[in-house]
Amino acid sequence: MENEADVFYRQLPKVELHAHLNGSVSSHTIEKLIDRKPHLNIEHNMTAIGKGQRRTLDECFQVFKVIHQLVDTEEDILMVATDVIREFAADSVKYLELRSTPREEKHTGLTKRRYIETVIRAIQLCKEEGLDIDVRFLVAIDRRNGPQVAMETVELAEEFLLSSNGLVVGLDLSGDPTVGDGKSLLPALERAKNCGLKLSLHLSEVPSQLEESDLLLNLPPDRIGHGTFLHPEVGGSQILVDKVLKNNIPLELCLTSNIKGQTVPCYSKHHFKYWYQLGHPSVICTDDKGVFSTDLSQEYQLAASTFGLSREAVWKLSQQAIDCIFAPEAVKQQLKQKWTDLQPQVF
Ligand code: 6MZ
Repeated sequence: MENEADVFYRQLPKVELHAHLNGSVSSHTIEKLIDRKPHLNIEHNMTAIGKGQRRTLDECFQVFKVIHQLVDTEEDILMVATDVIREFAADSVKYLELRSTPREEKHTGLTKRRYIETVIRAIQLCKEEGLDIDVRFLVAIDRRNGPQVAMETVELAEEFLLSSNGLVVGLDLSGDPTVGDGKSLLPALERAKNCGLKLSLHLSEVPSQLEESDLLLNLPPDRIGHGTFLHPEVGGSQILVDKVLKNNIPLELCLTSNIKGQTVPCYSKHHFKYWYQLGHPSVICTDDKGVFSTDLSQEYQLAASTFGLSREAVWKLSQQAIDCIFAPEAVKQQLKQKWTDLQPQVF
C-alpha cells in the first residue's frame, strides 16, 4: 500500500538525465530475458543488488557483464528499451535521456549501428503508444575500450545527430572509472563537442582522479555524472570546484547508486548536500534503476528525507532539472508549462 507521501513522489513530474539502458532493466524484464536464454543459467541475484545490500564498484561492473549476456540481439534491445521507457513513464518521468553503449555481437549479427537504430525505434514506438514522456538518447563511450573505439563512436553519434530527428542529442563517457585513461579520449570528446553533440561525462566517480578531471573540465562538458570526489572535503580541490561553478555545469547525482557501489559511505554523507547548499544545479537521477533496485520517485524521497527538503523544495528541484536537459529550448518551454499545469495549489 502506498501512503500519502509515496503518492506525492510518485505523482511528482520528474526529469531523468542519467540512466544507463542496460542498468535500468527491471526484474520483470530480466525474467523475460532469462526465459529467452535458459541455457545461460543466470539467476536474478546476479543482475540486481537488493535492499540493504552493497557491492564494490568492481562487482557492480561484473553485474553489467551478466546483463549484457542476456541482451545481445536486436529483439532484446527493443524489448528492454521499450520496457524501460514505459517504466519511467509510469513513474511520472516526463522527460528522459537514456544513454547506452552501442555493442557489436558477432554471434547474433548485432552491429553498433543497428544497436542505435533499435533504441531509436523503441523511442518512436513509445511515442506512438501515446506515453506522456519525451525521450532522447545519448550515445555512450565505454572508457575501457580506448581512444580508437571512442572516435568511431563519436563518428557514429555524429551521423545520428543529423539523421534521428533530434532524438540523439549527445554523448556520454562512462564505464569502470578505474580502467582506461580520460586524457587519451580528449580528441574524440573535442570532436563530439565541435560537431554539436552535448557532452555528459562521468567525472571523479572514484578518488584520485584530479588530473583527469581537470583536463576533462577544460572541455568543458555540458553536464557531469556523479562528480563524487570533486570537492576538497573528500580529496578533490577548490580549483576543480571553481571550474564547475564558473561554467555552471550541472551535476547528475545518483544517491542509491553511490551508496550501493560504496563510493559514498551513507546517504547523509552524499555530495548532494555540498552542491545543493551552494545553489548549484544538481539533478537527482537513478543511474541504473534495475541494478540498484530503485526508481526516481524513491531517489527524490530519499534526498528529501535525508536532507530535510520541504515538498516545495522538492518540487523546485524537479522543476529546475528542466534547465539542464539537452533537448532544444522549445522542449524546455513545453516542459515548464507542464510543470505549471501540474503544480499543486498548496504543498
Ligand atoms: C560508470 C556506468 C555506471 O551502456 O550497456 N555504467 N559507468 N559508472 C557507473 N556507476 C555505477 N553504471 C553503468 O549500460 C551499462 C553500462 O553503463 C555504464 C557501464 O559502461 C556499463 O557497462 P549500457 O546500456
